Amino acid sequence: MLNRRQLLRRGAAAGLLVAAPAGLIVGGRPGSAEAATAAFTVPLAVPRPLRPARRAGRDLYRLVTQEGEAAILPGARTRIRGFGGTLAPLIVAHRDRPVVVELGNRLAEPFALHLHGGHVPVHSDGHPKDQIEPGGRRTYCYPNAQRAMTLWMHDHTHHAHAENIYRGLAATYLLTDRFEEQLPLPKGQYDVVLQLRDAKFDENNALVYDMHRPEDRPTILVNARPRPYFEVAARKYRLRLVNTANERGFFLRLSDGTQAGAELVQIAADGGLLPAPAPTGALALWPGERNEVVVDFSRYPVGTELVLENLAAFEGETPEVMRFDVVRTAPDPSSVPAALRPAPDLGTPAVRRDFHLAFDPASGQHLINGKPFDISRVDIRPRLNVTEVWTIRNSDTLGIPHSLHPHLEQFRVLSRDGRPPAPGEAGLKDTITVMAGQSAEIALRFTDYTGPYMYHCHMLGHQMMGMMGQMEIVR
Ligand SMILES: [Cu+2]
Repeated sequence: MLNRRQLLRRGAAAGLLVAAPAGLIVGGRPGSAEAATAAFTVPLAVPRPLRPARRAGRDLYRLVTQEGEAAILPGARTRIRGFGGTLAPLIVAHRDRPVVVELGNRLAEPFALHLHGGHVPVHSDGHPKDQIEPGGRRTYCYPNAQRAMTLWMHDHTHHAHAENIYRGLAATYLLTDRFEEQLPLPKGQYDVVLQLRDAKFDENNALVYDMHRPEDRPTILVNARPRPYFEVAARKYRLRLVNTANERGFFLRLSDGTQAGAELVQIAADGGLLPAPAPTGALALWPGERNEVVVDFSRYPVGTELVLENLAAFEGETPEVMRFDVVRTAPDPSSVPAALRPAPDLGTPAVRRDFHLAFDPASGQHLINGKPFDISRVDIRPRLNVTEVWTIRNSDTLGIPHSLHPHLEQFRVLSRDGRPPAPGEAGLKDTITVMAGQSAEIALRFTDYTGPYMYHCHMLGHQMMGMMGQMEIVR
């Protein structure tokens, strides 16, 4: 349970993030005592896709969750929990070609694998009741019968997932399809996954996990390296931004020395390509979310350095996330089409539901509709193939942002505070963050699979402290 000081601090942190879209960097917390690792001293690690153990109509991956040692900070080894003991691995999958993951749990804690954004049968969703005990195994089947998008895999055990993810159990899962492959977007080495998160290290380079101090994680990691640099060619790149942080929201801008910053052409969100590209100067990325942008580095001469900054950095932190160094020229046959992918028609809504998200200072819990999570309780029973509209209200009195992530389906954002969604939210999404005092309406329709699935806030500390519900999809 949080004490009053922690509560106020948390509230202040939330207020900071609300202010961020105006470009303000203000805050009330003391700076961290942690000595910051100098920025831009290590190169970006670009993940290479894992090789399946077998390819026979489907791709089989044999993964183990285990502790290991990884090189995160320069010249140091850090104890982590990872898939095969490594950090930020990548799986590349193809639409309608199933992926099977045989997972052995070699951790000292239970584990449950969740494919965030996945349209998967209930036995493969990583429901907390299906967790793998230490030494146990489980097979997960992902049909991949869904649009191309950037997904990610992480732990979903009931009480340990926030720490497991913090210690490294997060992988990127990139699903492609023919529709997207035929577009002239940047491909191959010019299509790069950037997994963003924060962390705190002690003087022995060990990861420090304190669920109650999410604002004291001053080291920003990109693909598990601290504030790296990345040498790019003077051409267009597709950057797939994935926020795997427990609770940190990023408000990202690419500084090129001009007032406006570099143009970020958003082409995709959680659920894949937008209907049309959405150019912007800055972009929010909340925990669990994915946003993809195309940046044209040919606008800059070789020798230019551009810094990706987090405008929502806390006081005492530096805003640098990573640096792009334009080091060479390269031919560029890629382009961003004026039309990308229409959002699907989800049908006429027949059911409406309300979700009130708020921290409860009296109990120290985060609640949905006044209740903390109870695994023995089914909160809602959506019917298969019936379109629903969910109104998500953040009624938090301390100013804390909350999000909602329903498993199983992508949704469309209908409105925010009664206004139509911004172009960057006009496609499909699976995680929506709502500021205190604000609301959003989403439309969704559950298809194909029945059974118990979860919906929850993706601020993992909030989820640990109750902000999760259970839905049973029924016929
Ligand atoms: Cu929350």
